Amino acid sequence: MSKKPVRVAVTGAAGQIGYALLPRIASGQMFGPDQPVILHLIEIPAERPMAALKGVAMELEDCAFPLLQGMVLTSDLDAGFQDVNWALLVGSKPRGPGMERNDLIKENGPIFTGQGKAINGHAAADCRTVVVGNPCNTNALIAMRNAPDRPRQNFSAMTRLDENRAKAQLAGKAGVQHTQVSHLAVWGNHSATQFPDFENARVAGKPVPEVITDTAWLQGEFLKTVQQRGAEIIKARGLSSAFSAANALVDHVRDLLRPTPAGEWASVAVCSDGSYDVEEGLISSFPVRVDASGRWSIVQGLKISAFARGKIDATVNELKQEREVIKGLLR
Ligand code: NAX
Repeated sequence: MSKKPVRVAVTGAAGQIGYALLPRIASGQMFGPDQPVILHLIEIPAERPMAALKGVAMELEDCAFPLLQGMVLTSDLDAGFQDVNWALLVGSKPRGPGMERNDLIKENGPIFTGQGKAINGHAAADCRTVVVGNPCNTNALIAMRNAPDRPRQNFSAMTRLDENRAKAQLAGKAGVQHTQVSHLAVWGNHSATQFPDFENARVAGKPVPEVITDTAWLQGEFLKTVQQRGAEIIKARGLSSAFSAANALVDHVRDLLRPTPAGEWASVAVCSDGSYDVEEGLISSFPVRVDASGRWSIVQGLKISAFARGKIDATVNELKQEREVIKGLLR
């Protein structure tokens, strides 16, 4: 095996998403079948999570993955992010009973100041950071702003699960395979205000509104189903989405690693450059393309109807409110 191993940090590695994600990374599904990896598994410095992490590492060993060339198990952020090429920030505290969204934001925000600083000081020069832990857009903003020496290009948050959920719903309604649904852009925040843009999406190459003519369904039930899908899964399973989230993160990283095929795009929450009147500097989901040099850019020139404009403004306003709550954590 000749390639240099990629070092991948995963925070919250003993959690549910970590458990579903790590074998996918170690087996080559994220970085490719000939790309060795070294996993940096980061957990909180407490007995229970560190013991669980040890168990996860034992299982990884027992898989005898040919590509897994080493593991670092730690609760020390500087050691955890040392020389990593990818920082996948999954760990954060779940929302407790009766907890308001703002309380969750305040509770989890400080996690991402420490991680941002450690990435800034210790990660490899090319390190790319992806935030999954909620509220992921605002946590990515905190991490990015606490890593001022790192290019803003190298930070993103995950809305790919929302894209995949939206595609599945549209495919079901249109009676086609989900592979027939393309060009689905999720705009804004990974929250119940997100806007999965059915107007620019296509089914078998045709605009969705030409194939699914039930506008009331598109503007009502479809949006609500996608926006509330996470909550529905918690209701049904008693636990939040885990392997679908891990799967979406595999998709997210793979799409950032390859040039986007001509005419396509993927949903990625990135630092806004002011496109589509989304305030510059917010981490907001957009339709994104990656060029041959590996840089992403926001797809330009999409039609935004008055309906879509209202939805995008609402979700971007929520991002601004979240930023207000954690403004003391931004550098
Ligand atoms: P779990 O509670 O199963 O696991 C979280 C793990 O993170 C725990 O092992 C905990 O010890 C660890 N942790 C907490 N704080 C940490 C810190 N400061 N450093 C390192 N580790 C830390 O949650 P899980 O189901 O794995 O979900 C993880 C996060 O993903 C949650 O914030 C969740 O809300 C978020 N999600 C984001 C999604 C998205 O699409 N962006 C979808 C799925 C998921 O809801």
